Amino acid sequence: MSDPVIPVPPTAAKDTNCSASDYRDLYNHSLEKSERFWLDQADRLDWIKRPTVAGNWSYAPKVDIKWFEDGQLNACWNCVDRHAVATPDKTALIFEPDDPASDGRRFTYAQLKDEVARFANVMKTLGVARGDRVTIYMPMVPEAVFAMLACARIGAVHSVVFGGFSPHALRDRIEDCESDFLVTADIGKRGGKTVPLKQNVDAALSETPRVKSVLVVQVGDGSAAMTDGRDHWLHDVSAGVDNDCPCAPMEAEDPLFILYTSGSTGKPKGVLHTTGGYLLWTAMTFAYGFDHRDDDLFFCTADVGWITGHSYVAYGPLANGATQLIFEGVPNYPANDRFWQIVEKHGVTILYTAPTAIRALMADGDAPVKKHDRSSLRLLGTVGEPINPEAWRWYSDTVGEGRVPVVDTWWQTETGGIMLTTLPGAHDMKPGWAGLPMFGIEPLLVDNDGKPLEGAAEGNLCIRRSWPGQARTVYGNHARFEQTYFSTYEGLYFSGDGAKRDEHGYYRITGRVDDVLNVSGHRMGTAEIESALVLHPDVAEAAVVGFPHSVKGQGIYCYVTPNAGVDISEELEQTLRQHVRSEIGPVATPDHIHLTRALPKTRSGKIMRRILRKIAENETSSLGDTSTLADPEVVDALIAGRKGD
Ligand code: 6R9
Repeated sequence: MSDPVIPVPPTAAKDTNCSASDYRDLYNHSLEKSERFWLDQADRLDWIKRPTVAGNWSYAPKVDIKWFEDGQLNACWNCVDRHAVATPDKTALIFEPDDPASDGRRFTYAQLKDEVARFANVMKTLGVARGDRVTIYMPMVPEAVFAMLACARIGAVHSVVFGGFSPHALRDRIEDCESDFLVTADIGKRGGKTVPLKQNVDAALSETPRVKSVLVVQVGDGSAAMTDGRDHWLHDVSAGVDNDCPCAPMEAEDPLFILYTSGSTGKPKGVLHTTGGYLLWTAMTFAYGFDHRDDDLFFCTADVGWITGHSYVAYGPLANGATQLIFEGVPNYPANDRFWQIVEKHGVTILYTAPTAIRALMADGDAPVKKHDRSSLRLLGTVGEPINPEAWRWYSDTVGEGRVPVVDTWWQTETGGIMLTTLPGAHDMKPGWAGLPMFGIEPLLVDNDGKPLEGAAEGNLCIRRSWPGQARTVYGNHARFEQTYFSTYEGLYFSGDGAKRDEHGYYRITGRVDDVLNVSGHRMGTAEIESALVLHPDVAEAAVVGFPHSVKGQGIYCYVTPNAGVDISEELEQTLRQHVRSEIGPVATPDHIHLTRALPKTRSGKIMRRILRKIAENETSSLGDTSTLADPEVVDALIAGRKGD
C-alpha cells in the first residue's frame, strides 16, 4: 500500500516564492544549464569580484571540487554588513535565555555589525590571523554566532565543538585541526543546569600544549579560574578595541570552517567547507526551503555545535537578512510547553526542529501545546533523522493545527545544506518522506553493486554531480575524504544513507547503511564508542550497535567482554556507562551495557555484528545464518542475557 499524500493547505500555498511549475522549470534549468543557473544564483551574494565560472569539479580519478573559483567575497559582509547598510534597524537576532524569567537580548543588524566587528578586533588583538583555526566551544548564546562571524570577517577558520562534548573530545578536535585559539564561556546554562565549559577547557588544555590564547565570554558569575597569560575575558579585551574592522577579501575557495562529524571508522573527521559555495548554498536553500519572507521570525532549535546550527542559525538566515531567534535552553525546561511559550511570546513564524524533540513532546500529550497561541506559525520543518509518520502527523495536526505545511529536510554535514525536501508552496506532503531534490541536486539510488536503479526503488543514496555547498575535503586528510565518500561507488558521492524512491520521485530515508548511529539526531560512529570502551582497563573487547528507540530514534547498545579475572557486575555496567560519558560526552551515554564472556565471531575471528544487531533489536527469531560462527552457543547466552524491554 502506498503512503498517503497530503496536499499543502490552499491558504498556505498562496503567494509562496516557488510554485509547482516554478519548481519544475527551475529544477530542469538547474541541471540542463547548470553553469548559467549557478552564475545567476550567485547574485544572491555580494561579491568583491564576481565569479565568471561556476562549478569546476571532478569525482574521479581524483576528487577535486571547486565552485566560483575566481570569485572573491566575505561571508561576514554578506551576513551582516550589507544588511546593516540596507536594513540597519531590522532585528537580526532575538536571544531567548534558558530561564524564562531572565532578560532576553535583541540585536538589530546595525548592532550585530558592531558586536561582530568588535569581536573580530578582539581576536586580532590576541593574534588571530587569516587562515588560523579557531576552536569555538560555546553555549547557545549570541556570542557563539558573533565568534563564528568574527572569524569569517578576518578570514580565520572556525571549528565549533559542541558544548556537550567532553574535555577529551575537545582536545582531540583542537589537536586535529592544529588550533592555537579557543573561544569559550565560563559556563553554559541548559535546562536549569550549569555546564562547566571553562573547567572542561582547562582539563582539555592540560593534555595538549597547543592553545596559546583562550577568550572567555562571561555567562555565569565571573568566578571561573583564569590562567595568566593564556586566558582573557572578552569584556576586558573588548574594552580596549573599537568596532571598526574591515571584512577581509577572501577567495571563494578559501576555507570558511571545519566541523567534526562521525563516520563508520576511526576518529571523527574534520569536514571542511569553503566560503563562496557554502554561503550561496545555505542562502539559496534557506530562501526556497523555508519560503523566506521579510517579516518572518525563524526559530531553528539546533545548537551551533552541529551543522544545522551552522547553516540555519549562523549563515543561511543571516545571508538572507532574516530575523531569527536563538534559544539557550531545552524544550522541557522549566516545563514541557517551552517551545510553544516561545512561539507565542515572540510570534515565531517558522519552526525548525528535530524528530526527537517532536517525539518527546508528543509523549506529553496535546495540552502543553494547546495552552499557547500558535497562530503566528506558518511553516514547520524537521531535520536530523527519519521522522515516523505518527510524529509527523502530530507535528502537522496538533502543533500546526492542520493549516501549516511541514517540510522534512534531508541533508548532512557534508552536504552543507538542504538536499531533499518538499517546497512549502509547490509540493504535496507525504509523512515520513523527505521529498524531492533541491535545485542542482541529482540523486541516484544504486544497489550494492553500484548498479543504478530506475523508477520506484530502494537502494543506497548517492548524488551524481557536485553542488556548491558540498564539503571539499577532510581537514588534513584528503585521502580519507576520497575513501569515505567517493570510493564505494565510482564517480558518485555516497551519503551512507539508504533510501526509497516512489513513482513521483519522492525520497524516503530509511536510515544509515553503515556503522553510524543517529541518536536523538546526533551522529555517532559505533567505532568511536567502541574505542572509548576499550580504553577502560577492565575491558577486553567491545561491539556497539544501534536499536530502535521510541523517542531518540536509535539507542546505543554495547556488548562488552571484560578482561579475564574481572567480575561481571552491575557496578561495572555503571562504571562503563559513566566512562563513555566522560570520554565522549553525555550524547554518547550508552542505553545498555551488556557484559558477556564472549562475542559471536566467525572462525576467522570477525565479530558478527549482524547477529548483535538482531539481538539488540529483539528480532531473535530472524537471526539468519549462524552456521559460520565459531561457537554458536555464545548466541544463546546473549539472547538469554539481553538488556532492555
Ligand atoms: C543535517 C544533519 C546526517 C544524517 C544523514 C541521515 C540523517 C538528516 C534527515 C535524516 C532522515 C531527514 N538525517 N536529516 N534522516 N530524514 N530529514 O542532521 O546532518 O548531523 O551530518 O547527520 O542524519 O542519516 O546521513 P548530520
